Amino acid sequence: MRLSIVSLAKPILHGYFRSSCSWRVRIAFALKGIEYEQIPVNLVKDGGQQLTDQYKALNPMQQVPAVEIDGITLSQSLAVIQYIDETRQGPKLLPACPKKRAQVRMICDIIASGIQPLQNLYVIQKIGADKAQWAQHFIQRGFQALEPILKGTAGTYCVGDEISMADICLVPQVYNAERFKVDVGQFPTIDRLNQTLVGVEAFKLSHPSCQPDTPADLRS
Ligand code: GSH
Repeated sequence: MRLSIVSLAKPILHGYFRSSCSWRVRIAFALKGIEYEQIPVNLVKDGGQQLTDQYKALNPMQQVPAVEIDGITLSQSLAVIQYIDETRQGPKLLPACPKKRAQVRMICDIIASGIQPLQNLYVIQKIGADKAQWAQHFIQRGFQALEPILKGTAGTYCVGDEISMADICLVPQVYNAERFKVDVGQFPTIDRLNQTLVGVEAFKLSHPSCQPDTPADLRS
């Protein structure tokens, strides 16, 4: 059922090709079959376009993504994904069963609160750590927790046999792990799920290697 608050205007995603949180939103749009516009925010160029006053007005946290949709502006990828899920048709991104729903949220929280924030540019810049070592440490630590949890919840996908918000969080995090040279093979369930999911059309279409702002040398 389409809700009356849904606007006919295409949503606008302010994001960055390599941002894992922007990729989460792109996957959700693709799974739901929603057309959207992308406005690139380069996190590196000019010292970081997320830090401009213009962007700060859109997202006071100075992070991507920010999404303009149905007359409101949302940041926080999980809030965006849940809004899309609650207002758009297409496959449900959170299961109806309360136990499975809680498991999906648990996995998302581990990634979105327990792993991803620690590899953010502004964290690494502030503490002046070796970027790769720092990121590897926290991804490794997070995956050690995630592996036994996923072993218990997974079917074909992270929780049972339906794609959910947990899968949307997992794949971009594995992409980051690989960028930071974490040996994902140590985590057989994470590795198996990721290999299955990267073959799914919505994950392929939204991949960092083929976005409007992907630099030529990283395109495939
Ligand atoms: N909890 C936020 C979400 O889920 O959207 C996190 C957003 C976030 O950390 N975005 C990163 C960012 O914009 C890119 S994935 N970093 C900018 C910086 O570190 O300066």
